[in-house]
Amino acid sequence: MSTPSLFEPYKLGPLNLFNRIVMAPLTRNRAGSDLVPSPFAADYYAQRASAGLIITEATQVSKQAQGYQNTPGIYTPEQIAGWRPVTDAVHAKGGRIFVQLWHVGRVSHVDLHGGEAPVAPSAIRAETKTFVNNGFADVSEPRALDLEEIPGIVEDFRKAAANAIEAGFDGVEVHGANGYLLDQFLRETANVRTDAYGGSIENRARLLIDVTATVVSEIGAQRTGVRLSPASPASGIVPSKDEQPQFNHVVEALDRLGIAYIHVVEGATSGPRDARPFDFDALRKKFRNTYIANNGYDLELAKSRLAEGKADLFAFGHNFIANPDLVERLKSGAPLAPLNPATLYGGGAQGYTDYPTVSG
Ligand code: 8OZ
Repeated sequence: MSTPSLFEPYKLGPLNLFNRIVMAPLTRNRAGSDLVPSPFAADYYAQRASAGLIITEATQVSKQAQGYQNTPGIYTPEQIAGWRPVTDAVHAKGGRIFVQLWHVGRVSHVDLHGGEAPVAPSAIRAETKTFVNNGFADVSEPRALDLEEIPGIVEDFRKAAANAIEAGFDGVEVHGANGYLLDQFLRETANVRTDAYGGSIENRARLLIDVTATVVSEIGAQRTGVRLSPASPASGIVPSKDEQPQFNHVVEALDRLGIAYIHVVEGATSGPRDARPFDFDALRKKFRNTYIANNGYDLELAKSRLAEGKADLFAFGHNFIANPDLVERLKSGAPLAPLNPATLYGGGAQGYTDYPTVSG
């Protein structure tokens, strides 16, 4: 078999992708007070539509799911309508776009919830900060979810998936990574529940698997992906001794659901790829459909991992911010522009839709 190229089309379930390069989800905090995507979002995503697949910034499935200011939602009619220009603009350029569905769990602040505590598997505060009131603040002490509340959270993901299709998305990515609610449930260091959602590896995986199965039943397995970050300390995740068997189990269960892809943050999110020992190849081998690899990839590493068969698609994050034409630049060898950290989070068009392409 000849070696596949990063720049050749790829079939993701029913979707024909231009290439094997994915725009990773990137939080940009530009939604308005009603958490509708900003009017600049359609332009921003359309500028990056030469990616094989765009995964949007993390997007709340409910009001309770919010942990940062100005991150968008997909649970009100106005938010659904606000996403429509985005999907239309990407599709007009032949691109493909999934929305990332998000519940932050304990990574939140009382000021985003009328003074009430954020929810979590257990009342264990994370050692991390969030962005609220125009500044960074320690996250608040969460309260443990009652068992009776869990079906409501699954239902929020189901509705958000239906809303995503209504808004014109090609599919959804369930955010199971980076220390947010579904990841919190997976970890013995964040989840000390004694009911069916805590304790054993199987029980800790239950919420992620229930959510994914429900999304699959709503919109179909071919339109569903899941992001995982098994060895990442993101958002105050404390390492646990059973990460490998935990994630082996998760991926086996996701494989049984037949979802389109797993999207794996290899190593520490936006940090070292070898932060702590973890066998990502084991996950690759357990999953029959598409494996999207992310974290610290450059062209050379992506090419070699593709040639070795270690991944199918490669997600680039920060480089897509300052290089709307990242695919063309990687292909031609044009230099990559650096991103301006000052305009990463919040603001308007500046540092968002004004990064030039090579062709101008
Ligand atoms: C950066 C800032 C805020 C949130 C993630 C959703 O890490 C995020 C995020 C990233 O998955």
